[in-house]
Amino acid sequence: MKTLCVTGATSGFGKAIAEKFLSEGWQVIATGRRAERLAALKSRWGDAIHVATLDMRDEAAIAAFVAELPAQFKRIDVLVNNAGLALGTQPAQRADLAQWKQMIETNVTGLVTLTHTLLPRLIESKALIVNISSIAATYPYTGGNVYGGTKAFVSQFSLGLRSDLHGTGVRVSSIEPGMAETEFTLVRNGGDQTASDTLYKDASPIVGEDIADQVWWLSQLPPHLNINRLEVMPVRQSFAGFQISRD
Ligand code: NDP
Ligand code: 8X3
Repeated sequence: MKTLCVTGATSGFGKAIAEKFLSEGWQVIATGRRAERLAALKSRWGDAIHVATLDMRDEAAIAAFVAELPAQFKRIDVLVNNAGLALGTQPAQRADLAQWKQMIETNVTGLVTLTHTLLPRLIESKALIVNISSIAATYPYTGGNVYGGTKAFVSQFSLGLRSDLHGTGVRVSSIEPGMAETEFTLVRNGGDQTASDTLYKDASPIVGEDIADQVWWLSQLPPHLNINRLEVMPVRQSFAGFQISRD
């Protein structure tokens, strides 16, 4: 049986990815901070799922999580580095430094720590690594500052990993989604449900299942193909122009 490991499986993309692979008969390792949501996944999926409460900012906890994987979950075929967040929408000069650091610690440091820790076994299994980046990696917008910077890192790190892993058979893809209705905007705006509802209203955003379908598609490609990056947006979201300030 094949095994998926997905971080940030308590909501949004991560939960949809976990459930897609479980429904396709894979076994899944699912992590996140919210233990009660992991317990709900466990009670629904039973022995097919191994859940672990894990804060991606805790290096020692990542080491323990990997060391303590049950025997039947030790071989990982697909790793999805999904856990991440945006905090705040203010321009840099009004942003909260603690929020910037939390984004870097989660989206960048946590992602590379888990990847580094798992790499020997990912090479052994000729795994697929899928890193969840964002359109914010490529297209700047006001208030995107450090969030966009973390996602630019994720996209470039994905390409660098490909280069380093040349000849190993390991595949690396980054998915770069645009606007998706998950808990992302709720988290970004400190729990403001109205801000979240307003953003997605009548905009036909991406949903978790869309991204789960793309990860599934990547996992089903023949082993001689690597999708380097996959940029996906809702039809109703596109690009606007540059801004100009005048005296
Ligand atoms: P959600 O807020 O719904 O899910 C985020 C997940 O990340 C949760 O499971 C959360 O789990 C986990 N997470 C956050 N911080 C930590 C942490 N310190 N340690 C462990 N897990 C953590 O948002 P999305 O599903 O939208 O986000 C998933 C990924 O997709 C993120 O990397 C995000 O940047 C990216 N993305 C989202 C887009 C969107 O518009 N929604 C578009 C492009 C990319 P818990 O709180 O339980 O720890
Ligand atoms: C999330 C997409 O455009 O809100 O990564 O930054 S966006």
